[in-house]
Amino acid sequence: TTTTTVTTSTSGETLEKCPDPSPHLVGPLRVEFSTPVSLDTVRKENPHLQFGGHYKPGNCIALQKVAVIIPFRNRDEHLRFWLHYLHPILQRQQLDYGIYVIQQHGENTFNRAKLMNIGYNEALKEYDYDCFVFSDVDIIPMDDRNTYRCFSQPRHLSVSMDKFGFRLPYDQYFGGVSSLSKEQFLKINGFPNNYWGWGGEDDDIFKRVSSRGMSISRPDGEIGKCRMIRHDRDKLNDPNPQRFDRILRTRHTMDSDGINSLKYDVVKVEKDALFTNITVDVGTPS
Ligand code: UDH
Ligand code: NGS
Repeated sequence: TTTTTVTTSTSGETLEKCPDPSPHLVGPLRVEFSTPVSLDTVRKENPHLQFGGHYKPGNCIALQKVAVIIPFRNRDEHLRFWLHYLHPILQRQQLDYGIYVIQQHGENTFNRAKLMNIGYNEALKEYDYDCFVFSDVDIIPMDDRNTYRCFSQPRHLSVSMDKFGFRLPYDQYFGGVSSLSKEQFLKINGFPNNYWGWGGEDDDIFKRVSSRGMSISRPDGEIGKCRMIRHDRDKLNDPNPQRFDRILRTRHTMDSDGINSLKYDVVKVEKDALFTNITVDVGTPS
């Protein structure tokens, strides 16, 4: 095998690419939500992060630069669990990563897919990411071999969720946690901006992927196990009555609705030690 030596560490020694798979993986993990965690505790648990929730391995060059995008509003308790569990996992996976919490400002109906488009756009303003992982705030992987990186096809990572009896609810399911390279994301014109409220936007993304001749890559059911933090239905995220009509029309609308038509305003950017918090005004249904 050939190794490329590209850069040097702070101490001046030459760094090589990180091995695949990472030698630090431990496999199955205990995941439970009975004891709340504080941000202060999570900050102390993760002393090697750079401000804004960034990390890169100290002694090898990460195989990918990954932006993790979390669509968010009013789920602070879930976010603390997510950060507590995911930061150590992502570090063991030896990724060069940054965490972006994209928080919907105001009291309008929630728009998950548009927030994920915004995360893609904002993350790229900061760093030359080549991979984007989109994760719900309430889903935690139960095995660190489920690497939060990109693959030769768009990847579905939350394939074996506790709430579905550790199975896919249906073959085309693409919700929860997914990853797309920059190239894959652009090939589908990003995600739809006009799914307001709950449901269907993940099915729209699935249709975008398949209509562009790509398939879905998935880990096996054992490695893909994950837990969802139980919660009630959120306010301002009722099931979207338009979702069935919209997913029937994805192929017609996807070229004009997506990353090429994305409009929003940034309200505030805050850097915590554990994540970059970007509050945005996504507007209202047009
Ligand atoms: N999200 C928020 N805030 C909201 C709504 C959604 O942060 O107000 C984000 C969050 O990342 C969440 C994701 O969007 O994980 C997906 O939304 P969801 O968790 O509401 O979707 P899910 O399918 O739940 O998990 C639907 C309601 C289930 C009610 C079950 C009652 N027992
Ligand atoms: C489908 C929804 C998806 C959703 C999935 C799982 O019916 O958006 O259920 O939902 N599609 C439509 O409504 C068209 S869950 O059981 O997590 O609430 O992700």
